[in-house]
Amino acid sequence: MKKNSAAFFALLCCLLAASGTVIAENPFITDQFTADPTARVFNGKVYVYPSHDILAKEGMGRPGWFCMEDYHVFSSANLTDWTDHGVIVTQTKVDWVDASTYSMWAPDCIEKNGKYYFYFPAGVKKEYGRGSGVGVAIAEKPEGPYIPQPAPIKNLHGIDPNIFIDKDGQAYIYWAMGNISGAKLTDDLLELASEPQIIAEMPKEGLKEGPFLFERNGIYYMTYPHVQNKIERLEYAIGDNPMGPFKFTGVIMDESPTNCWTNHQSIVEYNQQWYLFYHHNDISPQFDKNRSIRVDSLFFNADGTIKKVTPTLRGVGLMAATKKLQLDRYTAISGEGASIAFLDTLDKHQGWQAIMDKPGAWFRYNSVDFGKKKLKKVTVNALSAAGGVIEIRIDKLDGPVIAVVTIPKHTGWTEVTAKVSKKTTGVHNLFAVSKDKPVAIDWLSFE
Ligand code: FUB
Repeated sequence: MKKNSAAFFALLCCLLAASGTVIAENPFITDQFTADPTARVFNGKVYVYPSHDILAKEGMGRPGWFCMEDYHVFSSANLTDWTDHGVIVTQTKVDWVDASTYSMWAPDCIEKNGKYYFYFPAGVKKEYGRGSGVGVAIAEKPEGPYIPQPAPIKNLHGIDPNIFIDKDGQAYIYWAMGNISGAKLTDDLLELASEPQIIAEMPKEGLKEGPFLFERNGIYYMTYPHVQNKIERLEYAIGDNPMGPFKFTGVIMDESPTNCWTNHQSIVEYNQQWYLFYHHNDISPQFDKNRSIRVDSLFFNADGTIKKVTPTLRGVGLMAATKKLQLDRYTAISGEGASIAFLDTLDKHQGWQAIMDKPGAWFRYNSVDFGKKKLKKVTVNALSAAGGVIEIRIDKLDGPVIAVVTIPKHTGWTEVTAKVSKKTTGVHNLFAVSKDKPVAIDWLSFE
């Protein structure tokens, strides 16, 4: 997204802000920090309700800790174009929330009888006790407007609410407070209908939080982040009843490779594919309380167990060749000469660049949809101080060359356009291969 002209960049920002739409790989929201993504399928689209991390300033909660004052909701029909519907609940507009706490942690949302119930934890005012309570806000549409209930749910103290409605219509709420607890909900979804109960038979040692329960083929999967070693990994336990007992079954995702202490998951099926939503700290490598949400495909074994998910940068979904393909969100790279770096270390929200500093270095970017008509040109936003040459190939590293782009010597980012020499339609994996001097690529796009 970086341009030589500040004016052009400002205009681009205005256009993106006006539409509220971002196109993304992993992480899939980059203009703000997001965490704890609860994904739900409503009306044929995926809606994601995350926490919204911000940097704590003087007087905002606890410096050096999580800081959250509101919630946004995002939606997508293809898991690559995401619309930010803006703020749906904010701490200063909820009667029972102590707005000095900035602790609007992981939320959830569920639909019942055409209404949407958004559950969120927050620090309570003195008259409601101490610590974190959980409240509900109700809307007619998944994106709001949401009207918060005047008081938190009675008899529930904790964080990370998660709601599950079983096939018989009974709703359950789960939450965390070191351990995971659960209870039935009343029909109107606003009160506990049973005594809170600690969900037993889960790993005894180590913090567990972020419950997310789903059912598939009669198996109830209780998923949760757990500190088995030093930081959280995603695990699951299975049972044949929403209240358990659950038996520890496996690890869904190992500890974050970037050492993000927390992780937090939700699992949904959309268009016959299952997905794991989770978070890492991609845009804030030095401070893991400013996180970013991600999504990868999830698969089951024939016996119903979950195959471990390896986090990817490419994420999910087809990417239209006419979009700005961020090569730095690659599927694979050459062992030597290929790396990524932030475009601007002072503003990491601008994203990354793909660097090839040896002839033969390459990036592979999977699942590019070239559509039905011949695309004639490719534009590459590149930087090469000595002047470089990039070959664009499809399908295999030694597959057909569809364009050769000569990047002129320049010390700034330059958009270079080259002819597409081979008619390419349908979905292909793309390779960018360096043939000459070092070059960095911000994005490439076909037209
Ligand atoms: O986002 C704050 C807390 O971090 C969440 O509530 C936990 O699940 C962990 O992700």
